[in-house]
Amino acid sequence: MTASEMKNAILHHLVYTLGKDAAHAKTYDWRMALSFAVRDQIVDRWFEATRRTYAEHRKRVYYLSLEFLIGRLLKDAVINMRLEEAVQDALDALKIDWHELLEDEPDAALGNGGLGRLAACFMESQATLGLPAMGYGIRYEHGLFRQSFEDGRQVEEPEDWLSQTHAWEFVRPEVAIDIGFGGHVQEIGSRANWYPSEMLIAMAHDTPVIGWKGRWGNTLRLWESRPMHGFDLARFNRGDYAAAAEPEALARTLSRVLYPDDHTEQGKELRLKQEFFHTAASIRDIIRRFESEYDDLKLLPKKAAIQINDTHPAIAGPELVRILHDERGMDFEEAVGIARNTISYTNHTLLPEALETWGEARMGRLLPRHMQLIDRIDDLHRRETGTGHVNAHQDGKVHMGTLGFIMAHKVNGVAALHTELQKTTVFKDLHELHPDRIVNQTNGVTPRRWLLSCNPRLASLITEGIGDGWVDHAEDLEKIEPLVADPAWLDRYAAAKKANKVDLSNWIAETMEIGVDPDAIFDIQVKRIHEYKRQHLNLLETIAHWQEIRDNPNAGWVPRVKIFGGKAFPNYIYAKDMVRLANDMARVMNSDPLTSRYLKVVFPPNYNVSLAERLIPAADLSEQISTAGKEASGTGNMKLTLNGALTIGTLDGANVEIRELVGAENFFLFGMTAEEVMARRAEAGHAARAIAEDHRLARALEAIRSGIFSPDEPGRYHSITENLSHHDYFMVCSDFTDYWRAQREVDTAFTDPKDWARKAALNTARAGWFSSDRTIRGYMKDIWHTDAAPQVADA
Ligand code: DL6
Repeated sequence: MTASEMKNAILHHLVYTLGKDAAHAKTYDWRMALSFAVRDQIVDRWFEATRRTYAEHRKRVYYLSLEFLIGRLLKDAVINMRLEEAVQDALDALKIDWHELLEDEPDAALGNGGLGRLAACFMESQATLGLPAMGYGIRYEHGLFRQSFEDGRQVEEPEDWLSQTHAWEFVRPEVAIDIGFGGHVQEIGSRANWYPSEMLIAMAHDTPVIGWKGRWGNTLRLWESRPMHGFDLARFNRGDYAAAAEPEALARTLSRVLYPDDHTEQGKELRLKQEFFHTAASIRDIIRRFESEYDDLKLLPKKAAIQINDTHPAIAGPELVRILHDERGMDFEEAVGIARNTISYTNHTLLPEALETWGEARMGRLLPRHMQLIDRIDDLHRRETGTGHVNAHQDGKVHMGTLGFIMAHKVNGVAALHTELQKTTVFKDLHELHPDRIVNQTNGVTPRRWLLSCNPRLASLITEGIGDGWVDHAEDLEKIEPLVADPAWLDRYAAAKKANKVDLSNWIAETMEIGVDPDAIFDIQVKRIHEYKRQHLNLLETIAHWQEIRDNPNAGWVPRVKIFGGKAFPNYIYAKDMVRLANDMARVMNSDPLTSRYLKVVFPPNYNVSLAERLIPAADLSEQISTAGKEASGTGNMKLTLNGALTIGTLDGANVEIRELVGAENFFLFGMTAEEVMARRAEAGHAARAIAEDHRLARALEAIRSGIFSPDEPGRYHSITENLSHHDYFMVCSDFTDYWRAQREVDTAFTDPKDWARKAALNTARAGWFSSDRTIRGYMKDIWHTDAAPQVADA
């Protein structure tokens, strides 16, 4: 598409889609007009991909996920469609600022963190590889809350990405699926009819997902909940307006908010209903599509692969069995076999509290037929395995991890270590019964968004050196290794990083009024705030470092900027205290005349995909410091490595594989292994001993206790200091000394800028394996048994 065609397309949409005269159009109007112009370019390719899938009867992959953290879509679409030049020139001709339009797009935060972002990367990779696939999620009206700080405290406000029209979606009122809850079951022999007492509708909204060079397009289908019956006119006419609107309001609640607070009974109920709503709508849509092509349901596993992303859609197994057995009349055992061969399950956590369970009473009330089927599935599994001790329905609860496992032909972990730990911990018994079921698929990230798009300086330097083949064959990044030996090239690599750091410094100065030195180490920890991720370990080391600088301000310290980003769940008080402590520390340290030249703490609020795209290219140091055995994989660690940040990290999740690939000499390792953690945890008084043995740690804890960071409320962090001093389940104290040592190694390494740049460039060169294209190929081969072949011509 030429620039002039693009310009005309933008103007056409401005006038005829948005009804705006160019003379009065605002940023929003231009952004929407541009988005529609770009979307037009995508649609034909998207249709073509669908047509070919039907024509060739290709197997489809269905990715069921309660979260898709897609972020902004405009730049992604422009880059993948190779339209940058046309867009840039068209906007120049119209005197419109491209960056202003990009910043105007709301960040679609339909996920909490890594799990949701992984789903978004997978969608993009599937499209790039030409794999017919469909993502199914919920179209939350309010995604993850917007975070701001008041006196350092996290404040949550609703996120409202849908307050403006979402430019990328197509509404499908004709795809409206009835979803029921509650009611009663009438058994007829082995089968049953379910008569729900409450009904609503799942309505589809489709967003095309276009792969690199527009070679293939798939669909992200998000469900919106709608009332079955409109509002009550009779009540309205009687003047009872609130009651007239009530059914509609209740029905819409289901797709209103991502992860409603499930601490209350109503919250739990809503969450389970969301899970069923999403899963049932998706499964029925899959069956409907399958039956439009084939008339033998036995073919289902050959033609469809259903991946359930964590346990949230684990009710997929019983729901599919219900349709096959109750509605289509298939024999029960055969129905279970077909469902199992179609479904596979990804486990994303070993944290016991994150493995979902539902009380049998609640499940029985909301999903009475599913509860019966779960018992029959357990019974069949007992007969198949000849053992009775692992049941999905046990101790008055339905264990969704167990259900997911029993109803899947493959269960995968998301990094090598995590997969091995699954076999010896959460799924030990099930693994013994089904030794071939667990497989590993180490996570990955799309290099289109996480290098090409977010770090144009580095991407151009790489492309200049080795061509652009790396964009869809990220392993080709290793071809820059010979360039790393060239000092002139390395200078350019370092210059790209420096320029990114200058950009970030300017942004921090403008938005947070904090001056940071772009020559300092940009030390970044961005992720959800959680005890196992150990932001408090980083904070304690920061305090100890600050204290040492104060003791001896002229000792020639290596300047550092500690950058934090992340949200704490609203009801997770301890995590919220960590956020506040970081902000309190920032206030004190950034204004300390003795130390602020050497140490700054920056915590930009509202960490999201867009902020990650800003921070990651500017990082020197990537903090991956979780307690070993607790982080399933991590994907931020991969993004940072790809962008040339060196990792300081434990042997946890995918850090293990990152270190193997980039080389131990280019990675700052510290801390106990998962096995050592378990052994140390069993030792009484481990925290007190660690504190007694490290005066820096003792002094840092004492500083927090003294109220130096919270003079108006000295006891503010009592729960943190007490927990760390006595209980310390996540081994912050026991790992502190080694973390301190590794941080000082970082300081020393940074004083040799050429060697640092070499190490950073080697991280980029060796990170290609962490492309989500590689991960998707792994799923295709080991789990989905399908192939991919983009057949639409390059854009
Ligand atoms: O697999 C994606 C992502 C991993 O990279 C993270 O290590 C893991 O914590 C996350 N898991 C979840 C599930 N719940 N919890 N906790 O978000 O998945």
